[in-house]
Amino acid sequence: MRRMDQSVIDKTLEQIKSVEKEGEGNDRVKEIVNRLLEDLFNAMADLDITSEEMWIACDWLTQAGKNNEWGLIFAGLGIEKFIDVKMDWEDEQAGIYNMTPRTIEGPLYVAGSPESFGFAELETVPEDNAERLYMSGTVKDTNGNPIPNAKVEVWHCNLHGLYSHFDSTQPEFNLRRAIITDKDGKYEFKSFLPVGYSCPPNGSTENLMSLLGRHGARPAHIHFFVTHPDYRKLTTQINIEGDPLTYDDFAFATRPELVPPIHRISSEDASKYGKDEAFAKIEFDFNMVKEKIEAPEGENHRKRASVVL
Ligand code: MBD
Ligand code: FE
Repeated sequence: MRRMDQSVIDKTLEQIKSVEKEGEGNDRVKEIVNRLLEDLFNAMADLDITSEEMWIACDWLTQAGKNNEWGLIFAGLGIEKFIDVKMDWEDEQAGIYNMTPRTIEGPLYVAGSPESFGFAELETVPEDNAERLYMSGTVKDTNGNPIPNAKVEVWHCNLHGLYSHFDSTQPEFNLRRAIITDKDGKYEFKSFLPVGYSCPPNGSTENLMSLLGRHGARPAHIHFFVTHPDYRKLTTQINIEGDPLTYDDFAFATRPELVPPIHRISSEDASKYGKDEAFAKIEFDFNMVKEKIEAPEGENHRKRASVVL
């Protein structure tokens, strides 16, 4: 069938727009919605989208919202990645360099985690069957000077790939802590090497991924927010080296600079590091930059889960 005449599409768009009252509502919302409708109607014409397909989309969108999976879908479709790419581009235009690369926050942060100075144990319930991890480093400015009193918020999943708060079997804030850097800008934490994450089975995200011929899994990773009143908030993650999905992340969050080497310290050598068991050691520094008017802000005000203990 011949594609709809462009004039028919445009006339319909005009009609829909024409009922908006000048000086009422929100101009930015009008601009965005009208542009998205224009792109959508053109795609419906180009791809000959049927009423059957339109209602499948409406039902899927409804179910995805009921399941609270939209944060996950933004990650899986690369929308959250794209906003990072856009902000990276804006940073480059603003002449910002030497920062730790940002990467997506994902949908599983919880505000309010227990705070400590210099060091934290992330496990509320000790995990016996995992490989012990000590991770440490320095928070620095772009000239390499240490930043004391920076807050390093860290969160990761357990050995089932599940995050506390979203998994009711774990105590609140298990594997979530906030560490304030010491006078030398240093932080350290004790935890274990997490495993990868998979989308909820039979959910809307998994359903979409399988229709796209994709998987819905992430490599093992650890999330960070690094904040300090004088600097721009850094949102990033590290990947656990050696995971088969490191460069096949369904959320597109892996960046080569964010895959630090893991050093394996034997139980015989542990005492040299002041530890009493074999452990995996990761050293990773965070480089922060100042806020700049020409560059994207570090903070956004998305709705986040929050708990007060
Ligand atoms: C995660 O753990 C995650 O970090 C992201 C981005 C998406 C789903 C699960
Ligand atoms: Fe995650």
